[in-house]
Amino acid sequence: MSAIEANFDGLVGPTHNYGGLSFGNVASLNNQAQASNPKAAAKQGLVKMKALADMGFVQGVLAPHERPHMPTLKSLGFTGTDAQILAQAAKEAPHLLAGVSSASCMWTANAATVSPSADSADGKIHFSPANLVNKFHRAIEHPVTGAILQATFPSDRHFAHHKALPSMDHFGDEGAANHTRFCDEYGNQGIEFFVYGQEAFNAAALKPSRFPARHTLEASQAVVRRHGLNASHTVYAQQNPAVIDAGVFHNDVIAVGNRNVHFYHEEAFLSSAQMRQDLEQAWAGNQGKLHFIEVKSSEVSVEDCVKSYLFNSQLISRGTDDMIIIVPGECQNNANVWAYLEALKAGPSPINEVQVYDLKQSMSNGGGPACLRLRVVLNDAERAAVNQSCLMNDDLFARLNTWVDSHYRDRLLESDLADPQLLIETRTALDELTKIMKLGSVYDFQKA
Ligand code: SUG
Repeated sequence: MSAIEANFDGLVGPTHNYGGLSFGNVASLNNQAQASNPKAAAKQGLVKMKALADMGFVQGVLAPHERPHMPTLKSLGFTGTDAQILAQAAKEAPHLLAGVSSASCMWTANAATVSPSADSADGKIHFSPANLVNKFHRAIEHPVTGAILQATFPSDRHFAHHKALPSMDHFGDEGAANHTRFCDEYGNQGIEFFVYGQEAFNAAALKPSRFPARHTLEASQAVVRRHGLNASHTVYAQQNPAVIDAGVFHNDVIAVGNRNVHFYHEEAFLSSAQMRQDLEQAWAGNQGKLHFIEVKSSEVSVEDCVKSYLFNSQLISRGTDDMIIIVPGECQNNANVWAYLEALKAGPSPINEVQVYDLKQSMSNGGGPACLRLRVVLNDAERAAVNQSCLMNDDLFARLNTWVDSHYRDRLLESDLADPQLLIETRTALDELTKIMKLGSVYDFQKA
């Protein structure tokens, strides 16, 4: 069956700020307390989405969450009016206020793991929102993420929505940031490739020592069971603990795959040889060959990967063996990385064009082009069943830009998070957005 791969990008929310919340994510820690520009952040994301739509690809939008998240503050014992709760949290627990104010749901690669209908036993597309349990500010995302995914992919006939895995370290799940799919054609059975940072139930297994391994093997195995995936088309690989300790907090910071291409760094996996062998074995029976583009440390160091986000790129298929690589501006600013990309484009691999996007606002929190998107393979019937008001086109682009212009600030500091007016602005904006995107009532404040 013919199918395409759509990208659903997270629209940056009005409270985008630099909270320094993600231990193990170098950019997040380095930029703590810088002034952010939510308006510019949202617009940078919209430009990328529109560019992909203009190139003829199906591009979707996932709505941001309500922040600061007052129900979380209330559950933690803060009481009174919204203004009193914000003031009390700012005074007594500013780290909690920062956590419930993060616009981190913009990185929709962490929203969920998605398995296309060609891979699942029941022929539906399966969505498992990620519990993101390793970080307080991210662990509160999954209930609303689930509601937004339901509203975006509303048909029971085509879409199966799961709840997040149990919120405990043993099942730490970071979603599609650690998941890639290989296939010859999108509509054919694919190989689902799950990358984990540690094993929860094996004390003898290797794990990083400096920074946390956010994602467990056991979480991925549970997702595989729920999605009804075929064991012979499922491959697991462990991240190299040393690169997690060097700032590679998700595998999509050091590897990216699409169709018949796996583009990765030689230090990305605990065993590159095993990963290749397992993928080759699962690939048997597909048309053509599986391309492994392994970047050596002598070509690009792990440090340069973390700084430039070379691998946090999107590989977009224009046709068979013909891909564009979408990279952030930081790749162009790094002479070594840029030289590598120029050579890659000119070489024999299916990657034939490099496109650069300015995503600096998101990059300063450790989120590149690939973090900002959730991939969903859709056949014709599934595509028709998507909420069409969430798909990017000239009209939605214009409406969302106007919406951002009228509701977003262009400067935000941590001290602004306690401003009750910011909460009012955010709720007003999101209420309007649910109408633009025909989402219904997905936010807590709409249900109160
Ligand atoms: O979870 N940053 C995010 C970045 C997520 C990137 N996603 C992928 N690699 N797919 C994170 O670490 C920083 C927020 C702050 O510090 O304000 C943050 O949450």
